[in-house]
Amino acid sequence: MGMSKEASKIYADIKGILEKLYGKTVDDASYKELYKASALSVRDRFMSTWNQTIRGIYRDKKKMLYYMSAEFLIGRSYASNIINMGLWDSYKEVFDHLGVNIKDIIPMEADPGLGNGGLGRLAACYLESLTSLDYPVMGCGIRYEYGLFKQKIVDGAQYEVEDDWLHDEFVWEVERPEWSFEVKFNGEIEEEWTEKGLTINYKNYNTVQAVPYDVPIIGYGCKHPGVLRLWSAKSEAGFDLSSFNKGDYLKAMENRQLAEIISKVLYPADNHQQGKELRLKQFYFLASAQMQFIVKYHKMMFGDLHTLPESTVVQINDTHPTLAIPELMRILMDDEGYSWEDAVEIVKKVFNYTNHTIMNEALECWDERLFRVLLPRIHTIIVNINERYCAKLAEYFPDDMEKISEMAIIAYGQIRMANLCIAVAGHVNGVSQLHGEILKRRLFNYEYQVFPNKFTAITNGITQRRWMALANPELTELLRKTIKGDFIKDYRLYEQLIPFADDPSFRAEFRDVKKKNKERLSEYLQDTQGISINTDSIIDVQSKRLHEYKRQLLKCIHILYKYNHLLADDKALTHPVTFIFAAKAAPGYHRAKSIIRLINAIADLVNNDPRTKDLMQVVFLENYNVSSAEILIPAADISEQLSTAGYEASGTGNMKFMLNGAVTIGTMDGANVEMHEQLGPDNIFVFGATATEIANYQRFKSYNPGSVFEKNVYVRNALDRIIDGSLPGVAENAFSDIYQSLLFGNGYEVADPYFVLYDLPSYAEVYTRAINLYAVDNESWMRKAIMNVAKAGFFSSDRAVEEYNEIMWHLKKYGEQ
Ligand code: 26Q
Repeated sequence: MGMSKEASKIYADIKGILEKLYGKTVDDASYKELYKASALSVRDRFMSTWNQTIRGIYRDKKKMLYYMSAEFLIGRSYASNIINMGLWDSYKEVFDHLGVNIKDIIPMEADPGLGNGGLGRLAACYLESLTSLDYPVMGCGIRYEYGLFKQKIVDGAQYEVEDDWLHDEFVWEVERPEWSFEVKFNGEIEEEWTEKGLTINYKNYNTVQAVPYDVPIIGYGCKHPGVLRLWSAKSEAGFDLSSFNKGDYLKAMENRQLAEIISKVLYPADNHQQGKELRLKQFYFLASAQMQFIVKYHKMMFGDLHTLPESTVVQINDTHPTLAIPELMRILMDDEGYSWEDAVEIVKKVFNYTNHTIMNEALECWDERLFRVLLPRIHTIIVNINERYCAKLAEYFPDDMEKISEMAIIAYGQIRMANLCIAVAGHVNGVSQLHGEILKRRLFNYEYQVFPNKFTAITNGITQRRWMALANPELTELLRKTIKGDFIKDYRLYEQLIPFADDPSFRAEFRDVKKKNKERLSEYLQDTQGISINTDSIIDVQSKRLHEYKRQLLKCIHILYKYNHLLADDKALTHPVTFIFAAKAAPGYHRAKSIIRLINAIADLVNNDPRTKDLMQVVFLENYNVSSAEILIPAADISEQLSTAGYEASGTGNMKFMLNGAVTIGTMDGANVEMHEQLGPDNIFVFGATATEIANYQRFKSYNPGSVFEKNVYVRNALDRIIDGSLPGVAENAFSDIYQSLLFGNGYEVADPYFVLYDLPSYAEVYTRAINLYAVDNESWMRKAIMNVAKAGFFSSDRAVEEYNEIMWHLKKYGEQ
């Protein structure tokens, strides 16, 4: 036997739960049953702490942050929770004792894909950091029954499969039916003057029940768990009795379906909005339920709503939860009897807004007619806010109707959510310094002139608990031996590594860790896709959502260029390279899907050519999500961050690679700029046009991709490969529209709008330098890789949330007065 005391206790707990739940012993339980029983044993251990925390907030009247977001990409909870509770070793001991590898238990949990990409993952990192730093926080989101689709690649093309993540029951959530609220849609409003003044009668509306499910967020040390509250739509019990009475049972059931569809599925579009009514319903559903909760809770604590800004601060993660603003106005006025002026005074102090994109097609706006039918009362409130706002703007810009209509909340039959946020929120922030500057100088320049103090920038961050301790145990172990103090808690300690970058024996250990992580990745690819990779090769990764501005296409053309080069000169690559792509395309984004098809066609070409297959291999990792990122990122030598400068608001994958000792090849975009600043020019490979250069080309319409094509025979030959029949398994004209669009544009779009051809020569030059360095002077490469880890501390989400707190939240920690 010989287990530690803690492990024996855990063992007994698991044994008891297995018996109760399944009538099984530890020996005849399946992995799934072992997972569930052990997860429940973890849950039992923090339940009472969690309840105490909630009571403590209530008792101490602590100010609470509500981080509202349509997406939370939290990843699996099991390993994260036991690491943060300090129980990893004990649980591992129990499973060792059972002859089971704990690493085979972890994947039994579904990975909740309640987000598309960066924005949702950022929300998850921030919740984890806030909780680890002991700040009171509630994440507020939607409990989508189906998360982001699962990606299958069949014959090189993407297919979407539904993500039924609740199928086996989600162990970590707790339903809180006592905190349910009604959310109302459609109907008519009537204004009536009574002795109490103007009252609003809202009639003939449809009602949906919002039922919250709480997911605990276990911070490092697990002192005061936070909570992620996810709202689920249910039709009312005994819903629509009038139809029942008419005997129309089926009609009633149909209405039930219509209500519950609201939280059915996450929209799979990243950085793109379509004015879909159901999406608007989702957003209002979240906003209304959460605001009703906040008001009710505050009244329980303080009685009086004038003090709401003392107990409550709300962060709006992009514009998706913006309707919380007019919803709080509605509650204060219609339900609580506040005047417009008093309601505005309260609301202004409560909300802040984070912008995540400057791309036109991602800025959220709604057709006013659709909006008015669905949300008649919220519509009149927004009309009122808009009138007062425009009047105020007219004082700054008298007679300048053009500027005012650009800033207006409602114009040209559209309601513009970013403008509503800017009008009301106390602070507006970008997510990197460059992005913040672009907001002030370009996108919201007029607003910036009116409210210079509202605008700020807070560079994104990632949690080192998940992206180091959980994802990279080998490196964590090495750092534990090297760094004094707890770097999992204190991101500033990473800098202690700087001198070790020059230490050959440390470099050797570091190289060893990388190699182990490559082997782990190789095993994963073997198990999931039957692909074997060369673990002595350079692992070169571009993993992120598929989008034209992120320029997976630049990498594709570059690979074809290298392929051509190798056929002509077998010394063109001085070291074997494995190019790994991982990306989901939005199902309706045809160009993005076509690029996935292209990547797989290129893989077929180079992987099967005996002249190149030992030097280059192209791999498409299927179904990229948080769990596969945890395996992929620690194995990377090269991190590809190729977005057209000015387009990637920040990026956060870039930071995860850096923290795990990959060296970046990137443009001066988003947070890459600040990585460059932290690292100095020696530890990052920068290429391509700057944001200012790109903006100037666009302004003067002076970029001509045709001239790059004509001048550069390598570019020409690489690009020709996509249309000349070289690519196996695809029709000859399969990619002719990609080719066309790069060289000539199409109808409404200019040629090569993302400057792929423009940046290709400078990318190729830098790439060759990088590979040669790895091949010829591997010691110097390792030095750079170690420096990346040493300088990654700044990109901890612990730093980021402290900045938010300083500038806009002003929360006190538990135990702080
Ligand atoms: C909105 C309305 C209707 C339908 C879809 C949407 C929608 C959904 C998701 C719009 C945008 C998104 C996601 C945006 C996103 O992930 N942006 C990324 O945010 C990261 C965190 O700040 C940044 O690091 C990335 O640069 C940015 O692209």
